[in-house]
Amino acid sequence: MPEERKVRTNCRFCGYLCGLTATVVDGRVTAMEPDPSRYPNDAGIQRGCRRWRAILEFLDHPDRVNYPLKRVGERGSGAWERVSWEEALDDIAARLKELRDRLGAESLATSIGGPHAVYWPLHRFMNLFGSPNNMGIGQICWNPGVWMNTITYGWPIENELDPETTACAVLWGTNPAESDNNLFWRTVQAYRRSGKPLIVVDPRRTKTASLASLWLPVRPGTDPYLAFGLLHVILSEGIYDCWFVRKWCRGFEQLEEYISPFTSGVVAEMTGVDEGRLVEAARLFATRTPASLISGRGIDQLGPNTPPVHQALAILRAVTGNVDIPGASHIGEMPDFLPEVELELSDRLPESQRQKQLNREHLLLQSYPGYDRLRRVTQSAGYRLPERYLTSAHPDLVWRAMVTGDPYPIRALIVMGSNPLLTQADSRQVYQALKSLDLLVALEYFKTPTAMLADYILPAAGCLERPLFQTHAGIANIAYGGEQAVDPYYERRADFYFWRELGIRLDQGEWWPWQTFREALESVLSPAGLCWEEFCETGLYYRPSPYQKHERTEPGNGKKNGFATPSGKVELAPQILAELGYPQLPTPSPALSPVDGFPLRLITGARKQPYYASSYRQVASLREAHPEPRAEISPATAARLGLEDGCPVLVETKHGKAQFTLKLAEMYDEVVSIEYGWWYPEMPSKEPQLGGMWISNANLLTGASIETSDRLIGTWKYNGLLCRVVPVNRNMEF
Ligand SMILES: Nc1nc2c(c(=O)[nH]1)N[C@H]1C(S)=C(S)[C@@H](COP(=O)(O)OP(=O)(O)OC[C@H]3O[C@@H](n4cnc5c(=O)[nH]c(N)nc54)[C@H](O)[C@@H]3O)O[C@H]1N2
Ligand SMILES: Nc1nc2c(c(=O)[nH]1)N[C@H]1C(S)=C(S)[C@@H](COP(=O)(O)OP(=O)(O)OC[C@H]3O[C@@H](n4cnc5c(=O)[nH]c(N)nc54)[C@H](O)[C@@H]3O)O[C@H]1N2
Ligand code: SF4
Ligand SMILES: [Mo]
Repeated sequence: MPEERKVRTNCRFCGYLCGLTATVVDGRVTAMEPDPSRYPNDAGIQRGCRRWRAILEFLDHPDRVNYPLKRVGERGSGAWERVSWEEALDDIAARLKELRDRLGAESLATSIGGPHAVYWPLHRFMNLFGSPNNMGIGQICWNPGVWMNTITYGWPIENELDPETTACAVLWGTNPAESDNNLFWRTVQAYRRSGKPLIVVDPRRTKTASLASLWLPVRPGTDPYLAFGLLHVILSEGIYDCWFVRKWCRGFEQLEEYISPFTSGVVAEMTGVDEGRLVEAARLFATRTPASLISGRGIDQLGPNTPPVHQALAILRAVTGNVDIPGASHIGEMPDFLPEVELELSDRLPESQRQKQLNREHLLLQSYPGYDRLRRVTQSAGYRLPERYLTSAHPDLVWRAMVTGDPYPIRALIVMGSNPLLTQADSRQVYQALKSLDLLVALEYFKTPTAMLADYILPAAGCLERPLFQTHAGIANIAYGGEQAVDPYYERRADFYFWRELGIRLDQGEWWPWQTFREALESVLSPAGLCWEEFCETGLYYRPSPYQKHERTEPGNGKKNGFATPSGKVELAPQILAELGYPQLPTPSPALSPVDGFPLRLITGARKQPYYASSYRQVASLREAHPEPRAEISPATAARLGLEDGCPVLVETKHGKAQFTLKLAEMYDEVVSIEYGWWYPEMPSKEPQLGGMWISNANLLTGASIETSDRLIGTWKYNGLLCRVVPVNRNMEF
């Protein structure tokens, strides 16, 4: 009889890493069940999720890449041969060495994606190799809030929602019913059951918006003005927190003057939000304390209007006294374990290579000089932000350098945990750039459209096959994760193995002392006084830090800690922005007005269960639940355009077109919302189809040129674009 073991492990199909118990027979997982003894400690929540049930399907899916594959035909021809890891690593290392000798280390770039994986080994490799050119998605996910909150409060903020203590909650541009569907969504529901006000700002009446006591359907992209309108009501009615403002805020007079034109009437006109609702929301937020304001991707993807809206929301929290108090928000602290900023070894990147950073000439914050300026400030409080995310390269600059060689050639790209042909803006530009390369390596589970164009596809170990350790990138004292259930199937390997082996082949041996990822994690945990086994028992390391840290006095001199900003106060008009020659108060631009031919406004990428970005379309049980991509519009807009529910439509922008099935939904009129990440793994995995990526891919409709991106961070637009919608025949050619 083969031995049957029960192993504690974790799901890795979204950021929660829920606890699971795996049944393992002869090194193979034969069954899964939720483990309510570990995070999120509620089997009921997990029962509401479809994805973990698909783990077995995923683990040994017939489309999985199981061995290193080397391209043998033309790029994209779909002809591969199986090679050994040794052969692949030796060849990749030799080619990178040749490129570095001939063109410089900056000729290698990397691409990372959402929080699917642990990325510090990649950054460590890149810093030691000498290249500043890592691209990510931070500029449109996470970074804007981190940057703007840090320059306002001195450190990033974690917003809280507690059904017991929170007295008013605002969810702004986020729909946890689809994007979370776990603990946070349950918390929103529990909070709402308590009868306290829930305000949702979203052009669509999402499931979250339906739960709200007050829904503010905003015209996409006009959010900074809506925040100004709320501020105007709060300041003019004198319902702000005078005490906190006087004691802890700097720049209030400037703010008052700046906000004065944005009366509720003016703002209602600019944003499309009903004036009465706007005033009511402002009064609730200011007078019910603690009030929590939680934002999401809806406002992270507005191009030049993203930093202003984050800044305005930071100000809203501050003037209402909702900073670092229970039930509202929490200023985090550095972790007790090794933070990513140490693991990534950013200080090892030589100054001469830092000078070659492409963002330098273009972006004021998201660049090494911007980071260094902030570093000088936060280090007064003993803090340091993760460097690689906040300085990552603007993708448009990297793609251009690949295609044109300007300002210098980028000839190689390693892609990890990302599928840029589907998830970066302007898929045609990405395609051109990938096709131009000398060397493209993809660390992947599947032959994604991006991987189809590679020279090597290297099989990554995934869910259940590697230890997990997820952190908040070093901005909070929290980590979750746990043990793998089985050794990787076939010749799959953890990403760490690739970076270490490549590093060793490129003279980085002394920097990779750990043989395995698990050994590395032991070292990461050790400053926290914890060993790996202990950590896996609960799967969660969390040490709450106190609130109102600014009010504490420093031992010795009796001085209050204050905030880690240049003035020691919350900076409503941050000095750093003035030093950068940038307006100190949020300065948005008006939303685009519809033009001839493009009368509608477009939102791309609002989340839908059961998918995650471009992933899981090949997993049959998930695909059955949601077989095709949809475009949502309001019934009134559909009637005006003569379109019916369920009909196939083409959505077009100045960048391109893509096909969707129309779905009528309650939402702001004249707005179209399309799903993103759609390709068809059942189509041929080669040129020209590339897994159907030219059909329904939302990023055929977007662009991220540096000229139209925001100047502080480089945020581009996935929301608030102009478009049109036309009916199509189902068999239209692409
Ligand atoms: N138009 C539009 N575009 C968007 C967005 C939008 O709203 N609209 N959202 C943006 C946002 S917020 C994000 S975060 C990005 C997401 O963008 P990506 O991160 O590129 O998204 P995925 O499609 O999930 O790609 C992840 C790929 O990595 C592989 N993978 C998963 N885990 C691992 C791992 O541990 N190791 C390795 N080697 N591979 C792994 C998966 O098989 C998958 O192919 O998309 C962005 N793009
Ligand atoms: N099922 C699923 N869950 C996911 C993911 C996934 O791909 N699938 N991705 C994960 C990732 S990487 C991320 S970053 C998170 C994102 O999670 P969320 O922040 O919840 O992101 P979205 O669903 O994109 O929600 C954004 C909401 O903003 C609204 N919106 C669009 N434009 C505007 C605007 O101009 N103003 C305002 N106020 N709202 C606007 C949209 O209608 C949408 O309801 O989700 C994570 N969870
Ligand atoms: S996909 Fe579902 S089970 Fe898996 S971690 Fe996320 S919420 Fe938990
Ligand atoms: Mo994201």
